[in-house]
Amino acid sequence: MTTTAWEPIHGKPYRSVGYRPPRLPAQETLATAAALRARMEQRRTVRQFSPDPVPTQAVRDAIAVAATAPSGAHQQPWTFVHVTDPQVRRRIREAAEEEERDAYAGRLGEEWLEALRPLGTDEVKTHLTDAPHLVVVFQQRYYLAPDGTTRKHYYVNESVGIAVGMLLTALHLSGLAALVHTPSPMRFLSELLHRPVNEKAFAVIPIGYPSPDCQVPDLTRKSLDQVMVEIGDA
Ligand code: IYR
Repeated sequence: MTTTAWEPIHGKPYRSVGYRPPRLPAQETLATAAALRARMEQRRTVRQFSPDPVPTQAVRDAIAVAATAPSGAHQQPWTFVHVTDPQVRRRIREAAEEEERDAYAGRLGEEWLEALRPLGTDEVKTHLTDAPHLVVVFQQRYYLAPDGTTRKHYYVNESVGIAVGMLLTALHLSGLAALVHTPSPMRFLSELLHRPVNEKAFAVIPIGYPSPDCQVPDLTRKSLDQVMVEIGDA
């Protein structure tokens, strides 16, 4: 595990640089957008993974994509812990299953359990050991300098959520399957992965190929009409 020194931009004078991305012809924009839409509509959350290895650099590249996400005050309040060590994955699974046993035995409450029924989830988390890679995403609730001083971070949930969305998109477009797993509570992850006190686990993302017998719930997505409201005649 490596960490990189990071200097917050707080208090620095505003400086700008030119930004001139090439403008695509409209036809190319339309074709790219339609192709991307079709590919993303194929994405499914996978809970049954093959233990087959995946190209490690592809996962690192997807993390690098996630780290391009916009963030509140450009504070980039995230840490991605990339775990391949089988023993660490096993410990994460054991601790997650212990928490989830209580959750599914009643802690979630009947309404929540009812909402989860169509997904077929339970306390058995084979994906945490079958998937060859785990990315555990931590949110930096505040900035913690090496000398112990702290500074507020803004819109941390929103920023980390956007980054996770970009991670999932990058993984899917690279041909890899993933799952956003949110064991509750997640404090055990800070301990197992030795994260500093300013960081809080946000999600565990198992990554790999679907197992040959992978099944996913028979779900449909809301149509565009159901999720989009247009104002204006463009
Ligand atoms: N965290 C539990 C329960 C769970 C909750 C939601 I909301 C889901 O969409 C899926 C599962 C688990 O991971 O099983």
